[in-house]
Amino acid sequence: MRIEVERFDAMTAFLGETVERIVLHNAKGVSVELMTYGALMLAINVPDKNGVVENVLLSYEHLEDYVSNPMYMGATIGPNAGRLAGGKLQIRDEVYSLEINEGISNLHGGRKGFHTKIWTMMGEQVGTDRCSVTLGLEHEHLEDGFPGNIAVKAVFTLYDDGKLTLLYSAISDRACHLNMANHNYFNLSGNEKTEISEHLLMLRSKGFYEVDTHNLPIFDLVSQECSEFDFSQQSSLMKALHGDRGGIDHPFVLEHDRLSDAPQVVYEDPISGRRLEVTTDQPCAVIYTNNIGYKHHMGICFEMQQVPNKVNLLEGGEPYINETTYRFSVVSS
Ligand code: FUC
Repeated sequence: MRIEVERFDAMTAFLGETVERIVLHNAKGVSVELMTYGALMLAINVPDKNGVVENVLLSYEHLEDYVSNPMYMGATIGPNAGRLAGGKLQIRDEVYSLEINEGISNLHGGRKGFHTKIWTMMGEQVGTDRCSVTLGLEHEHLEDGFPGNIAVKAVFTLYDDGKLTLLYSAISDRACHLNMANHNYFNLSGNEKTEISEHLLMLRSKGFYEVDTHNLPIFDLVSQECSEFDFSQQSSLMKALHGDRGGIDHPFVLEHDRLSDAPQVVYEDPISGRRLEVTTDQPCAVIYTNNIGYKHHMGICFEMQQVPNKVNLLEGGEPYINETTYRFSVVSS
């Protein structure tokens, strides 16, 4: 296990402030590339069924695009993952004004959310079977409209067996809203060789919420069975991408068994043989298949979070925890 840390000169030049690039390596050739700007994953390099190591994350061709990052590519999202309608956040008797950066909503914390902050390197650890890096961020009360002086941490841990855990934790000095998520777009073909329509997906979900014309959830749970989003059994993404809705951009309510840590998501590319299992402690996955424009249907996001368009109240002094595990393997054909 090994960690490389260096000044990321190109991003430092774009932003005029020091950005670091960090690479976690395991002994099996898996590596995870991160940067302190946006606490963002630039690449996850994993072997295919023939042992060929390639990147399974979408990325911009031009590094400069990470500065405004319109797709939120790879980033840590906060204080608000997903949409909060109306530009107002009410916490008890206090009403806070938020930036409306999409339609009638605050999306992903606004244009200056956590994805555009330079996080601080707080520590790195190398053990025999794992290595990890901790990034930190101090959100100031009313920064971008959101209440609370919030100390946020993101710990990325890569294990020798191909497991990657992402642990977000935070503590605020007063009642606030906090809903975080990671915005990786996964494409298991490796280095974006194909679109994802032939990738297979299995979801352990109680159902999903339809969305209205503003992409806001309609809180009436629809069962995935008998819909074009039926992934109760492993099934190709084709019908969802080419069906009436033109792709997925919906919150799925996840199953959580007390007695098992079975993954809520199993995602597989039959051609490369790469498989990803995702397990989370979050109640909801906003699943997004990048349905318009640049890199259309080239990746899928599993944004593990609280249900969007609801205040996720975090009391002063109360710990916030959001932990997701990504387990990479290959399926033998
Ligand atoms: C997701 C979606 C959106 C969006 C964005 C980049 O979370 O819910 O519709 O466009 O990410």
